Amino acid sequence: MDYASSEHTSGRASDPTADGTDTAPLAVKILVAGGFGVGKTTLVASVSEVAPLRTEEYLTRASVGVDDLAGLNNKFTTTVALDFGRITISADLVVYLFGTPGQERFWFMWNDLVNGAMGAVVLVDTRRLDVSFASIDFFESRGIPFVVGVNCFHGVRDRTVEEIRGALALDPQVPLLLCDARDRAAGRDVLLALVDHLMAGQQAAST
Ligand SMILES: Nc1nc2c(ncn2[C@@H]2O[C@H](COP(=O)(O)OP(=O)(O)OP(=O)(O)O)[C@@H](O)[C@H]2O)c(=O)[nH]1
Ligand SMILES: [Mg+2]
Repeated sequence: MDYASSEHTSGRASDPTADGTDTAPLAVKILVAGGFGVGKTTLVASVSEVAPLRTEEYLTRASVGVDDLAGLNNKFTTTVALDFGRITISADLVVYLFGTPGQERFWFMWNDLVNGAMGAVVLVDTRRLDVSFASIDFFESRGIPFVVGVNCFHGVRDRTVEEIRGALALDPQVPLLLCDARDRAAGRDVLLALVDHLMAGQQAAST
């Protein structure tokens, strides 16, 4: 697949071509999931070509003892509903990104957010792998394809890819990539890996 064009192609979705053919690109809904504070909002914001919608609220004392803030020194807010962004992958494909809330008390919203989703990115933080276990179970149990993005906070790569795979008990088919959620190119690579994974799954299903 040609991923050459990543820049915003405003109006492309609705402009008919000169011969009258409507060339609206395929729109795909993708969830960006993972445990509390793994970088979901950061990733959606860094890759989105439109100003991302965020629903952040300040962390309150209700979070103390429930959400692990170890290693998240500058985290003062949390997503209470969703993040939303958009990225044009190619002239044929636009991805709509929905970031999920990470705090356990908001997980009930995932059941609505997942409606119509083709696939997901599950972000993990190697210092707190356990907070993303539930996300992996969520997509596995629903048969929704996903890739794992290992958000390397501060560039720390303290575990090998094999160790992370083992700790997450990941199916060998599931792609896993190291990334920095703050970096647009790295975030985009994770999304491209998911698109490839989705296409491979569709091809396998049709043969
Ligand atoms: N150093 C570093 N900080 C990061 C990285 N990714 C995210 N952060 C910071 O980590 C904190 C958590 O990031 P968020 O994007 O809010 O995480 P989240 O998964 O959306 O969090 P919830 O919505 O509360 O579950 C923020 O303070 C970010 O600035 C990273 O790759 N490196
Ligand atoms: Mg968030």
